[in-house]
Amino acid sequence: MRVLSGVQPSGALHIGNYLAAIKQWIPLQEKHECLFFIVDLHAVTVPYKPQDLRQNVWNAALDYLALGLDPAKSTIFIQSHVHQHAELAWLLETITPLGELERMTQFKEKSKHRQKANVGLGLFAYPALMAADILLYKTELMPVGEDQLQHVELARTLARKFNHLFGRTFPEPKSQVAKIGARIMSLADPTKKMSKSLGPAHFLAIFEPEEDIRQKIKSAVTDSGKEIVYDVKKKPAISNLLTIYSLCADKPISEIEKQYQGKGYAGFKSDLAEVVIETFRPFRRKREELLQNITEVRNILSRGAETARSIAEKTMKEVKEKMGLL
Ligand code: ATP
Ligand code: LTN
Repeated sequence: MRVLSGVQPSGALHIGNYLAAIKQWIPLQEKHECLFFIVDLHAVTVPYKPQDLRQNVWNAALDYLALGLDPAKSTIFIQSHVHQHAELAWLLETITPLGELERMTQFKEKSKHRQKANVGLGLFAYPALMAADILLYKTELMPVGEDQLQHVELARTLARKFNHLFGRTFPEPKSQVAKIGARIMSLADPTKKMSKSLGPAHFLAIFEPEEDIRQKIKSAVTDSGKEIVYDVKKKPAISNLLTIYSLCADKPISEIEKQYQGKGYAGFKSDLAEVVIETFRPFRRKREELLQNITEVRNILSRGAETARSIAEKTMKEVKEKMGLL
């Protein structure tokens, strides 16, 4: 089975990206043909600084490798190094209904606080580019967080539509979503999804200094009352922290609730900080090693792009023929 997924280099990768997405990618490498990429063409759909983007792409590459993506098993590359992504996106845009794009929650969220003049066409067309990423490799499975399901659904719709209009070409891709932690919430506002772009108080970056992790968890908002119980409606903040604890410590939530029965938030939070730090400690060491060997990282990305391009070229040849392009 062919597997594909990616993260936007829009900031430091956070524990939501890891727990919901990257953690699921690692075991898939053992059994499937996997492609993991850094989606820089998606990251330029909102205002950004070029020097930040460059840094974020390198950081994402280091994070991928430190967290266990293995270039001997998977193809690891940067989206913009394979020009066919943009080419297929254009062709798919010609069959993408405007109504589908208008319904996209991510588009609504990212455009709602901006004036129309400051919302680019690229942000609107974002899901068509994502469909192109997926279909370019005839992907069958995408391990993603819950917020991406609507986009995956569009990729399925476009695969069906293309096949209907031009003849069978693409399999209908499926998503794989983690049972727990598919939507990690912000530490500063548990009604919002943890995200890179909300600002540093909202997320816990995987590789931020340990002291910052302690501080951020200490300042994370909590709910009224004192009990440490899982109840998403009444206690959204504590439920989110319990989810993070459970995933990092690999313990069921019910067990953690028992462990902290009659105990206060302060102790729970300081234990949680240590659990999070412990979880990422081995990856931190690996990342430091990689930092010393940046040429090797560059080579991995360049080999990855070559492999990806060879698949992409074949698909584009077929797509162009079927669409009547000479
Ligand atoms: P941005 O803030 O730039 O929109 P993001 O932090 O939301 O970025 P993405 O790069 O869009 O992250 O997402 C990468 C992967 O991580 C996707 O599979 C996405 O579903 C998942 N993901 C992102 N945020 C969360 C979250 N809070 N909980 C669970 N999964 C998440
Ligand atoms: N939009 C996704 C990243 C992404 C992706 C993809 C994920 C772009 N193309 C193809 C899976 C398959 C996000 O996480 N924001």
